[in-house]
Amino acid sequence: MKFLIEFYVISLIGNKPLSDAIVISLRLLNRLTLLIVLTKPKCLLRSFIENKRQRNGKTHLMLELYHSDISPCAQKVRIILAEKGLTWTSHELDLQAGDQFKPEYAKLNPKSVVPTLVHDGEPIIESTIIAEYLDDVFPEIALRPKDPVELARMRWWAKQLDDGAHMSIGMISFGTTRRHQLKSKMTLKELENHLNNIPNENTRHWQRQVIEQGVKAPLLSGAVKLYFGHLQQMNDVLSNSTWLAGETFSLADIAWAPYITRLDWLGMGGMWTDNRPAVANWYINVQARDSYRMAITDFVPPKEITILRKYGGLAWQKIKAMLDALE
Ligand SMILES: N[C@@H](CCC(=O)N[C@@H](CS)C(=O)NCC(=O)O)C(=O)O
Repeated sequence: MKFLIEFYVISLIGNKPLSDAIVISLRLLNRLTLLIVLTKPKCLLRSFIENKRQRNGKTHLMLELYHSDISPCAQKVRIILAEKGLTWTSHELDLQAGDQFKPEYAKLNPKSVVPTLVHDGEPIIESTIIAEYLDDVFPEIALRPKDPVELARMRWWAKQLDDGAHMSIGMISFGTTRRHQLKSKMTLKELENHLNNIPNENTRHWQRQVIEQGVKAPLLSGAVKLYFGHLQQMNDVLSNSTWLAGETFSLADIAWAPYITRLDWLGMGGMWTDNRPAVANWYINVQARDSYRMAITDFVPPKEITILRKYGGLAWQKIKAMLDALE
């Protein structure tokens, strides 16, 4: 009976070197087997997962996403999951209530930001990294171009978000809308505590400035200028190709879709509708995809968009004046 149980354990484990060791030890000395089992719990767990994965005939056990409905970098990951037809478990965080600062979440994501993907218990952070990770692990529906030049273009567009465009959309959103939302929900002291919880000093600094000064904040005009440049460049590229990296819809388009959406929801679509027709056309094509509907349209409560439109609309004339000065 004891042998039978141990053989079952071995078949469950299915990890070659370890199972070999167990088989050998089982043949030699029964007690030693138990010792190996007790001293290698992590290895055993991994083997068990691998074994279960094979037996289920599935490529993954569990995908979990820590995210928020309105966050552009979380929307990016949701679009990828939808494009690839993957099922996932949702853990939604309320960023205004400070869920991202809870110690248990900070253990997963030390920057206290969304998104975090957890795949079979392994946390993966940074949306650009998550994007490539998902394409590596689930390559059946590929979202990266095969051609090395197009791949480099795709990565260039993704990098622009990490190099400043992501922070800049934060400045525009916080400086027009989020400042009103936070101030209406918190006392000044609570707001100060909220800001002090942000682990990154730079993020704390820009959030404080745009929350305090709104559209007058010096950082905000820099953010508008950055978008002016990127939109111009997008228009040039999209005048010659259907998608940002070439003729294939890729992670570049997915990465930028939520950011253009955010400007649209802030009532700032005039940034491209007036004089950047290739961007306007690209945006229509992106919105027509099922993945966009699943990850964004169906996901974000209309009341969130109403708030963005309300406060963004109030700031639009000032933002437009900044843009006109750049034309
Ligand atoms: N570079 C990170 C940026 C993550 C980030 O800034 N996430 C925002 C939402 S898009 C966030 O969680 N902000 C916290 C807050 O709003 O307080 C990524 O791409 O994953």
